[in-house]
This record gives sequence, structure tokens and C-alpha cells, in this order.
Amino acid sequence: PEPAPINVRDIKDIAKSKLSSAVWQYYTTGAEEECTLERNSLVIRPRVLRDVSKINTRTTIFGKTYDIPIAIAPTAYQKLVGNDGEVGLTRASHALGSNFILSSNATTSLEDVMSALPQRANHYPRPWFQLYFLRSREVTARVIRRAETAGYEALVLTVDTVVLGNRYLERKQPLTLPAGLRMANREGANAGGVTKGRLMLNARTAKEHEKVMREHGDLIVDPGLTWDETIPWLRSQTRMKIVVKGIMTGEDGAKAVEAGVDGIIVSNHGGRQLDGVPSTLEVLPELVVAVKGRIPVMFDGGVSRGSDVFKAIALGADLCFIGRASLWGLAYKGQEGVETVLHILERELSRTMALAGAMSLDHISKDMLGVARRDGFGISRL
Ligand code: HOC
Repeated sequence: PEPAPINVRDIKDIAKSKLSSAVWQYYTTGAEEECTLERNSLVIRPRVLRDVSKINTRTTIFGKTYDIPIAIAPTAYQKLVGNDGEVGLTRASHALGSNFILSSNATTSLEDVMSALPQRANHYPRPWFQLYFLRSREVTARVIRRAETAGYEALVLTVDTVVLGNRYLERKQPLTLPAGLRMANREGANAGGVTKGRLMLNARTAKEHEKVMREHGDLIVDPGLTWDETIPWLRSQTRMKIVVKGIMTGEDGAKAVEAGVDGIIVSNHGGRQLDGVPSTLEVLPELVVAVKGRIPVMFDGGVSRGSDVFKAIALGADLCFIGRASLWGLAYKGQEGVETVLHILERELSRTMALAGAMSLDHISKDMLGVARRDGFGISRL
């Protein structure tokens, strides 16, 4: 028998052997030259002779307990990757004492995801719902109401996708949903909706772009959203916590606080939107400074090892999300495969904490990181 995978890279290799090339390409691709996808230059400065006999990875977000600071980010069409789909991912996150954000582009209805979850103690979180704010306010309001009624705890507004990123590979090999799969929470967007929604990406002239907007306008993300108008409108629609995902600058971090959101997720959409932006680790410090501890600063982007989580926490992240890594687990063995990924990351994080001298998450500090100097001699402190 094949040896069991011991890290996320092994699981990614297995996932690659199981997925069709269009599906593999959809999830792995970044925008344009993929400059953003490839950045990470931080090193760990370990501290020794500190008591690390009991490692504690627990944290609290919005008053709820997370046994590990690793939750699952929203990714689209999860049933394409494994039959367990969204239910498998949510259940796995809950089995590990963590949480899950359901994508607006899910292939399972938000009600079915919620009802597939076993009860657990009240101090643990319930899933969050990711929102694409569409030009139709009615359609947007209806899905918000559904999410609140079903018991989702937070609405995660994605703000980095006013238009779709320029993904060369996806344009050459467009993704379509096979018969039998549908976007279960996107009213009116089915019957070829995936390709329709993506027509804009392939519009070659401004005229073609206008035509797509005219024909499918209502179901396309509203590019007219603003801080002043959008957040108050969302508040008027729901009592759920409001989290904004896709923040990449201190200026917008400060705006988010001013607008009264409950949390932000520092994210560049997995390098799939604007190519040429920094990695999320690089901008995390400026977000932490801008937000000044007033709301949680959460993080996603390239997390595939426990040490990635360690670095993000050292830079001030309150919670990390995995996207692609969770999908590799789903392809590998459904819910069980996702649990394997989370267990691997938990073990790697605990080991990194022990070796770096941090017994709990609040002992992980910025002075445990450095950056290799350009001239190749030594490490600069952050
Ligand atoms: C209604 C807008 O997260 C991806 C998806 C983006 C989908 C945008 C749909 O492919 O990265």
C-alpha cells in the first residue's frame, strides 16, 4: 500500500492525480504572471529554554472558542472537488473545533450545510456566509435573510472581486459545472451560470463587456459599492457580524474600522484577482497597525504548513484560513481528508511553537520573525 501522506504537499499530489485538468487548473491558477502567488521570504527566529511543555493553540473570535487558529476559507463549487463538498469541509472544520465560511458560489444550499452539522457547545462558533454583493439589491437581501435564518454567525463580504481577475489559464480552459451540480445559493445564476458569470473575463472589447453587463447585469457583482453606503446597508439588513474580506492596505483597514465592521480578512483572493499585489504576509503588519486592536484581523493566503500559520500569528493575525489546502484534503478523502489536512497543520503548528519557544498563541511575537537580507548576510529584524 501507498504510505500515508505526511504533509499538505503529499495530499496536493494525490489531489492532482484525482482531479480533471480543468478543475485542477481552476483551483491552482493565479492571475496573469502569478507574481503575487509566489511571495514569502520570512524566517523564524526561535527562542530556547522557555517552558513549552504544554502547547495551547486555542483562540477566541467574536466570543467563540477555536481550538486551532486555522479555519476554512470560502472556495467555489466544492462538489467539483469531492462528493462530500461543502458539507464535508464544514463538518471537518467543526470536528477540529474550528469553523468554515460557506461560499456564495457553493454547490450545496446554505440550509443543507447548516443542518448537516452536529450540535456542539454554544461557546463554539457556527459557520459564516460569504457574500458577493450583486447589483440586484433584492437578490442580495434575500440570500442575507436566508443565511441569518439558517443560523450563520457572520456575513463575510468579499470586496476584491468587483470584476474577475485576468486568469490566463482559466481563459484558455474555461470551467463549466457538470450536469447535476448547481450554485445552490445564487438565485437565477444557474443553467450555465458559471460560464455566464465568467463571460466578462473573456470580453475582448469594451462593447462586449457592456453587452454582458446589460444581459446579466443584475447577477453580477456590483462595482458601485462604497464604504459609506454599503456597510450601513448591510447593517440595516442583518444582525449577523459583518466581516470584510479582501483588505490589502492600512488605509482600507482604517476605513473598515471607521465603517464599523466587526472584522477584516487580509486576503488577495489566493493571488487570483489583481496580479502584482504583495503577499498577504507582507501587508499584514500594516493592517495590524491600522486596526489598532479594535477588531480581529484575520488572514488567508498560501497557508500550507504550520509554520505559515505561526508567521501570520507572529505578525498579528487573530485567525488564519486555508483555501486550496482544504480542497486538496477534500479531493484526497472527502471529509476525512480535510480532517487529515487540519490535523497535519495543527501538529505542525504545535511543533513549530515548541521549537520556536511559544507555549500559547499569545506567546508568538513579532520578534520571532526576521527577513533574509538582500545581500545574503544575516537576518534583518522586523
Ligand atoms: C459573482 C462573482 O472566488 C474565484 C471565485 C470568484 C467568483 C466570482 C463570482 O474563481 O476565485
